[in-house]
Amino acid sequence: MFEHLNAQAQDKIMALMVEYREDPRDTKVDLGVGVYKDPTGNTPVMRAVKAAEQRLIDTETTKSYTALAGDPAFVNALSGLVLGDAVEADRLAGAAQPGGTGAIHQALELAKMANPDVTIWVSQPTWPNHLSIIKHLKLPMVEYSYFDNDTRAVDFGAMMSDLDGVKQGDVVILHGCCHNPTGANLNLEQWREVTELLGKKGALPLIDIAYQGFGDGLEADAAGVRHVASTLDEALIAASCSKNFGVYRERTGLLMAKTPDEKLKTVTQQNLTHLNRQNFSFPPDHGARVVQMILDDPTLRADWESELEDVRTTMLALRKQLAEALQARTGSDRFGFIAEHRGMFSRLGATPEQVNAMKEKHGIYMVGDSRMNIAGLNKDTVDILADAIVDAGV
Ligand code: PLP
Ligand code: TYF
Repeated sequence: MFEHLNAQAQDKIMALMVEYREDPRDTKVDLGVGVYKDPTGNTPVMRAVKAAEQRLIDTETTKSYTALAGDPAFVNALSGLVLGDAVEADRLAGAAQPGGTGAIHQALELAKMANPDVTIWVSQPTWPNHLSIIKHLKLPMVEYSYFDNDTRAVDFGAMMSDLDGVKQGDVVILHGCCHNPTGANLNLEQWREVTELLGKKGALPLIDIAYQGFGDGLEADAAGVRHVASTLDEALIAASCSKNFGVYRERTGLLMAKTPDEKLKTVTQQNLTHLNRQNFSFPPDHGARVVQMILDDPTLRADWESELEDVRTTMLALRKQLAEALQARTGSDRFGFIAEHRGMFSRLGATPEQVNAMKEKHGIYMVGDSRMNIAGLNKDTVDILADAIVDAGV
């Protein structure tokens, strides 16, 4: 029977990770997969995570099942972190998920159940997994303009003009902050305009927030999603703890749905729970419990926030250093966008040939669309990258 299976396209980011590992050069620089790395190239377990895990080992008395929608204490704690007080509890449905990816998958399944004629709108470009999940679920998809290849900023005029085509009941995927792969983000005024348009059209936003705390800070990074969730009657929010808690492999995420009233909250909650049951029964609990312990304990939370702030400012400093190194080499400000972008990523705007030349000649690994993981740099490799960018003629 397996002979009827088709070959599947590989995950290009993961393939690049393997290629990097196999490169024997000790001067190689990994700007590929989106994980945070400290200046020594290590992806650390955060202090508060270690402390919470230790406490969990010492105090856990059972590993029996939790609830199908996950531990309510986790749902409350993480929805509080993401949404603040933007949505009243009687309007918010939520279910824990295996990572942000699980939340996005489940959100799209829910949208398909609610509207069999749904079309999914995605930014051009977007995270490749959005595209592959949408394809897997056989949902029609439309891309909206997002990135201006010349300025490397958001082309907001083109975005709004494309989104003018959304129909009632369509789903529009928006990145909550730290857009992957470009690093270019909406400002709050632009969030307001998008929200107004979606409200007018009766389209449903699905906000993917996977980097809260990596851009301008925990509160600032949530301003867009909070505005949407407090303004519109309905919204879906897929949150990931992989990056900001550094619990990548624990698979920790949450799908939230803002509903117009309490009755629809109940039905939506039943559907979220139903989807968990169909797909995996109970969501993973270890990462969720650790995150909840940190958020609900003032001492652990303060330590986590402080370490996260160090991560954020480290990446910002690297952005500034790289932009300055390129300014010094080219005598122009055309790479100033690197310091303006936020989050882990910047799209450099190099051609595939230039990306390949930087890899072959300088051992610099970035994704084929010229997405660079800024956290893959340290103060010594910034100059190697700047030389390579100039040498490749970007
Ligand atoms: N959304 C975006 C844009 C991402 O970059 C990621 C990255 O890892 C995720 C969602 C979800 O990740 P995870 O499933 O590891 O929580
Ligand atoms: O974009 C990234 O690099 C991260 C990590 O299938 C990632 O979001 C990459 C590919 C993938 C899952 C996660």
